[in-house]
Amino acid sequence: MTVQTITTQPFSDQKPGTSGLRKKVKVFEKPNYLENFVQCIFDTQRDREDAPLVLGGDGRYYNRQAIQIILRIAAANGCARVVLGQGGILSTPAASHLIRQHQARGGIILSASHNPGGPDEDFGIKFNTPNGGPAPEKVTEAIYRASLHINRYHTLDTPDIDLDCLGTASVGDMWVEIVDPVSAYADLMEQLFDFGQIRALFQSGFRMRFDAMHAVTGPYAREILEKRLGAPAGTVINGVPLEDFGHGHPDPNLVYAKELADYLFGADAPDFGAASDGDGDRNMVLGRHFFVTPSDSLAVILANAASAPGYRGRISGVARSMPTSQAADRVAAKLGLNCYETPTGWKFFGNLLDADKITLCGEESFGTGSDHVREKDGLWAVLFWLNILAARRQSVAEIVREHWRTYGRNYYTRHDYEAVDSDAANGLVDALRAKTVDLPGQKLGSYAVAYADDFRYLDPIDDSVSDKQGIRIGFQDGSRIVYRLSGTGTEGATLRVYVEAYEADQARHDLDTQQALAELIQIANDLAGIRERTGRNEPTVIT
Ligand code: VG1
Ligand code: CO
Repeated sequence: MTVQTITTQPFSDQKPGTSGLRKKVKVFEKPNYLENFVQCIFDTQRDREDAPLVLGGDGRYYNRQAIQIILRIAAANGCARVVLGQGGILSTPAASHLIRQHQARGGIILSASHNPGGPDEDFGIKFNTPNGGPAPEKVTEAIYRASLHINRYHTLDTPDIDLDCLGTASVGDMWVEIVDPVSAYADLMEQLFDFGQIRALFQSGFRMRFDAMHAVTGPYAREILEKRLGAPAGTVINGVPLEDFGHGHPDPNLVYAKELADYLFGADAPDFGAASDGDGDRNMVLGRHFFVTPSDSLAVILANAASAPGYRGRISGVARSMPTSQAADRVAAKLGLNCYETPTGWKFFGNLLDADKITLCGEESFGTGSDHVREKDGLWAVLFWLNILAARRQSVAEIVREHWRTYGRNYYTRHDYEAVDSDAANGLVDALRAKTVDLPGQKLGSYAVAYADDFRYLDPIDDSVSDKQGIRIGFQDGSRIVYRLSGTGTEGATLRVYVEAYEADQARHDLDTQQALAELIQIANDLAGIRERTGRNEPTVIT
C-alpha cells in the first residue's frame, strides 16, 4: 500500500462557528474540495487515534461517492478502524450513539439535514467529537484554521469497497466494519421507553402515521414502530430513503410535511402523526386535528418524563435554545429544576449534558433530545410521545390543553425570510443591534421593553463565550421578539424572526397563533424594517 500525497490549495469555505460544511453538491464535486476538508479533520483531531472512526450519512445524492473518498483518506492517514453504516447509511442520532458505544475517536456524518438533496441540491459533512456530539467551536475553529493553510492531502490508490455487505472489509491497512445502521439504535430506544405499554396501545386500536419523507428514518421507523412495537404495516409512509428524497424538502414542518399535516387535519385523521427530517434528528408531532409546537413538545415531555422508564426520577435539568419559547422554563420552575438558555445549535447542549446539568433539551426548530446521545433525535421524540400517550391514554390535544391549563400557554411563531440578499440581511441585523441600546424602557405599541441585547452565552462548564447569537427584545409581560440569521442556509441569507407571548388565561388558549401574536409580529416587522430592507412583503415559511 503506497500513500499518495496530492498537492492542493487552501480554502476558506467553512464559516467559522458552524459545525461543518454545507454546500451545493456541485461545490463538493470540485476537485479536492471534500478531500481538503477531510484532511483538515485528520490534521487537527488527534485524540484517541487508536479508537475507531464512525462514518455514515443520510443517503442523499453523493453520499456513496463521499464515503469511498473519506475511507481512502482515513486509511492514508493511519486510521486503524472505521465503523460504517451499511450502504453508507446512519441517521445523525444513530451515528452519535455508535460513537459513544464504540468509544470512538469521533465520527464523520454526511448530511445537509433538512435541505433538499440531488445533483443540483445540497450536501454536507461534519465531524462529531468522542462524546458523540457536534464539534464545539474550538474544534471547528481548528479545522477552519487548518483549511486556510492546507497544501496537501493523503490518499490511497485502492478500489471502491462494497458498502452494502455486512461484515469486515479493508482499505489498505484499515479495517472497515460494516454494521446494520438500525439495530444498535433500536436497542437503545428499547432501554429508554416502555415498549410493552406502547405495544398495548397499538393493540388497543390506536392509529398513527409516521412520514419518513423518503429520508433516512424510513428503515429505523419500520423496524421500531412496525416490527418491535407492532404498529400496523403501512404506519410508516415514504419509508424508502431516496437520494433526492423524492424531490421533496425533508423538513418536518407544516409547510414541507403537508401530506402528513393534511391527513392529520382531515376527516379520517388517526390519533397521532409524526415526521422526521433528512438525517433523522428533527421531529414534528401532531395529534388528531392538533399541531404540537416544538417548544410545547419539550415542555410536555419534561412535565411527563416519569412516563418513560429511562427518565423516571432522573431529570437533572433542562435546556433550550435562546429563541425557543419559555414554555419549558415554567415546567422547570415548578419542578425545581434549572433551565439553561443556550445559543441556537445542538453543540451548545454538549457540555451541559456531559456534566449532567441537564437530561432533556430542545430547540424550536423541531429538535428535541436527551443525554442518551449528543444529537437531537427525531424518532426518540416520537417514542417519548408514544410512551406518554400509552401511559396517559388521553389524546394529544387533551394532554397539551391540560398542560396549558396548568402552566399557561406560550403562543409562539417563527417567520423565515429565505434567500434574501446577504448585505441587506446583515445591514438589518447591524441596525437592530445599534437600536438595542435605546430600547429598554420604551413602549412599542402596547408592549413595554424590559431588555434588548445581542445574546451572549457564557458556557457554565468551560467558560467559553459565544457572542452575537441573536438580537432579543424582552417585554415586561414576558413576551419576546428574537431576530437571527441562519447559519445553515446555502443560498444568500435567511432571516429568522421569532415571536412569543405568554397567556395565563385559559379562556384565551384557543386563539389562532398568528392572530394572538399579530401586534407583536407587526412590531417585529416595523422595528427591523423588514419590508424596506429585504423587499419582502411576507415570510417564505411560517411555523
Ligand atoms: C437551524 C435551526 C437550529 C438547528 C440547525 C441544525 O439552524 O434553526 O435550531 O440546530 O438548523 O439543524 P439555523 O442556523 O439555520 O437557524 V439540522 O436538523 O441541520 O442538524
Ligand atoms: Co437534521
